[in-house]
Amino acid sequence: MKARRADFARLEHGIRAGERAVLARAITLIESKRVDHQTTARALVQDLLPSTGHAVRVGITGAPGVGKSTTIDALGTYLTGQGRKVAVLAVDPSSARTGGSILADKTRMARLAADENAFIRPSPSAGTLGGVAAKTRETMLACEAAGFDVILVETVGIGQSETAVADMTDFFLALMLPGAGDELQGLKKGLVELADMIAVNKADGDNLPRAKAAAAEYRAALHILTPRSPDWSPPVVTYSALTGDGIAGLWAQVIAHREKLTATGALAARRREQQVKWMWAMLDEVWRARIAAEPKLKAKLPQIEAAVAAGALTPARAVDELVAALGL
Ligand SMILES: Nc1nc2c(ncn2[C@@H]2O[C@H](COP(=O)(O)OP(=O)(O)OP(=O)(O)O)[C@@H](O)[C@H]2O)c(=O)[nH]1
Ligand SMILES: [Mg+2]
Repeated sequence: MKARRADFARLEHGIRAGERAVLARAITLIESKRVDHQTTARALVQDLLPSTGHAVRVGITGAPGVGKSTTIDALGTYLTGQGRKVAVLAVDPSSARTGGSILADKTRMARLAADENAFIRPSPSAGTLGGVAAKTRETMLACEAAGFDVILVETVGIGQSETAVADMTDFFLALMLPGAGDELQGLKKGLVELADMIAVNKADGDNLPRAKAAAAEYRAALHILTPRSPDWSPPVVTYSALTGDGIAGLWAQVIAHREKLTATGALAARRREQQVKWMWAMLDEVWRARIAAEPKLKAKLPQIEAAVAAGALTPARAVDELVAALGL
């Protein structure tokens, strides 16, 4: 017990001192499925909480090949050059891209991977989206306590993951390709409701005119849609992750957004809402898992599920029966 407490204190101290190896160990605990690890991780994050919250949290999404990794490398390096400490996290619950992928991506983030003021952590390996998102959130807090003041959270361009990342960040950035007339296809309604900025990448060389044209189309489309916040109309910018042109301008928008929403109180409100939403999401997960494992239901569940599948029992009646069986 004593040894464990000493170990815990070392973890906490090491994180606050910004020791990367200790931070990595804490994240391993956060991601562990072992109940004792989870208990320790929760206590740790709770203790660290007063040292969190100061970072600029940015979510980044975009279709495969749009240049997310190249952008994170360019933006992250720009930021460490400004004296910032940058942590890169990811939310990707799909099993096809477990663990290794963002690591393999490190070749596309070569500069940042070698940067001592940057910390790159792959997505927790496959699980439910809720589970993966919860772990990424706790990892984000641990990184903040370790002194990282910019957190970049990458996600694949899939609706639910995008919502999960928008729900844990202050600013949600949607990356787009310079296309040929079909730009609006990429502009899913749901995404526009989440995005705080649209950035058309690869605005370099022969692509430049197409990137500008795409940006103009996005601008026109955004004009008729309701933005995420009444305090902020999402700008549309062009940039090149490859040459670095426009990277500074991209960050300037993140800061402008921050200043504006801080002044109106909207940023603090967004964070408060996110925290409560997070609690409910976790409660949903815990209850679901408990219900599925509840001995009183174990025998009944397969039959009830089969009856619902066959259309013999309405879902509403099925829920009534299950709740009754639980004795709630
Ligand atoms: N011309 C040009 N090419 C770019 C730019 N940014 C990225 N690329 C290229 O686009 C390709 C995809 O870039 P990535 O950064 O791997 O894209 P990604 O979005 O991370 O891709 P996934 O991880 O597969 O989803 C690579 O060949 C990059 O070199 C840019 O600004 N200009
Ligand atoms: Mg990538």
